[in-house]
Amino acid sequence: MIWNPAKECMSRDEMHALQSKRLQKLVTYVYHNTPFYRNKMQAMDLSPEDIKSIDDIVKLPFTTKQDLRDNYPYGLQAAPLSEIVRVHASSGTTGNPTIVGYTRKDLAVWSEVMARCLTAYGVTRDDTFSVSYGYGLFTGGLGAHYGVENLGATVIPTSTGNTEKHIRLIRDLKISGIACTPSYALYLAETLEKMGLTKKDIGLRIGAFGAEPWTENMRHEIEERLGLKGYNLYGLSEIMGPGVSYECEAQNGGSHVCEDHFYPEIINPETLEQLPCGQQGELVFTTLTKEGMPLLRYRTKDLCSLIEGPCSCGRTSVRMGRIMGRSDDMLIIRGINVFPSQVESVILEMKEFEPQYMLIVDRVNNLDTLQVQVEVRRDFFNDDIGSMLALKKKLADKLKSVLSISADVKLMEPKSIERSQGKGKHVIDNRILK
Ligand code: DLL
Repeated sequence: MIWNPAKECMSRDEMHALQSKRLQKLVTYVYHNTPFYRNKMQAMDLSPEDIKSIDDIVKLPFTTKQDLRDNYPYGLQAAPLSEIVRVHASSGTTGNPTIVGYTRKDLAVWSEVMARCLTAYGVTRDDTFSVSYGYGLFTGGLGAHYGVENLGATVIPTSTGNTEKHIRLIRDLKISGIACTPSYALYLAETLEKMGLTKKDIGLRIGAFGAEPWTENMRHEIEERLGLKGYNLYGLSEIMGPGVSYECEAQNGGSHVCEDHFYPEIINPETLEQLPCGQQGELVFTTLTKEGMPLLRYRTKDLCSLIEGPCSCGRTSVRMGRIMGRSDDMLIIRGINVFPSQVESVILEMKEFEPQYMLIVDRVNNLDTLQVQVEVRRDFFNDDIGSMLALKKKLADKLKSVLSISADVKLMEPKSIERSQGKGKHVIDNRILK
């Protein structure tokens, strides 16, 4: 089934014409409503009339996460607050999160693209679907939720946590589909087994997995242990949230991009030149129809390639390959964005510690773990277990409030962490994506 054949199966010429028309409209809109873009375009001696087709996109300026932070909170918002009906936020490095405002029309587009994804996975009105992404400022929960409702399936807003209760609900309410991170899916499988149940006791058939990198091996393991078919779901808050691209039932190497709304490009992150289809580089998106916070050429930092050509499912849209990594140092731990610099800023604020630390990321029992090793200053380091435990807890609490996930703090003796001659290495990521 295809949710919106008129858009998902357009001929390439029709898509080119639609994207060109929408880009022209967008550029005029941001020029008149976002001083940030007007200033950038004026500095480049560029006016909206210079953009005649989607191919002219290369003339336009890029946007980065730093631009969003520098213009915190609403600097890149094009619509007035009176038109904004919802706000989401994504975690930031040293303080400012990225704020994204949505107009009523933006939310309609979002639930439309999410309905396209779910339909591509095979979800129908007869399904009961559990949304186990976090509800709140994170876009995962509410983004998927409204897509399920739009499609007409029954949504169970389970969010995260209380996994045993969740499994009982899956069994008792005959939940057939689930949206969550791949690591949570594995944790769910483990809990199921711990409860003495098997995949035969539940009736899951479809999983919508994303928000963090995952591999084919992980897919096989999840499918095997939960008895469902797992599909990739990609998105990012700055562009919309989940629903930017999705795998179809053909699963032939990529995820269909909703390119009538989000125009993808791949660039060389060093030279910023656009790269042809098939080459790996940094993924860049332009929001062709967004009203709240439209973005021109937003650099996602995600590394992947684009795939053109017909798909056996009948959709004609460009597909994006798996995300192979990120061009910056952002870690995704249990689906939450964590920057080493956030940890650094907490440590540097506390007089008890040397600015020497290491983040050890691992995957234990299919769940991501974060250990923060930090050197205690000599004058604070002692044999009194009580005071050392209190110090450990103090740091753990501060990290939790900044990172929104718990970290295991390991206090290290002075001078025990290896010094670096060149660039400091602060992360050891032992997660081997099998
Ligand atoms: O993670 C939105 C989302 C929610 C997507 C639920 C899918 C499902 P952010 O928190 O802004 O938004 O994080 C966006 O997560 O730039 C990628 O690096 C990574 N990411 C998201 N989906 C995938 C995926 C949401 N399917 C960042 N595969 C992105 C690999 C993904 N990485």
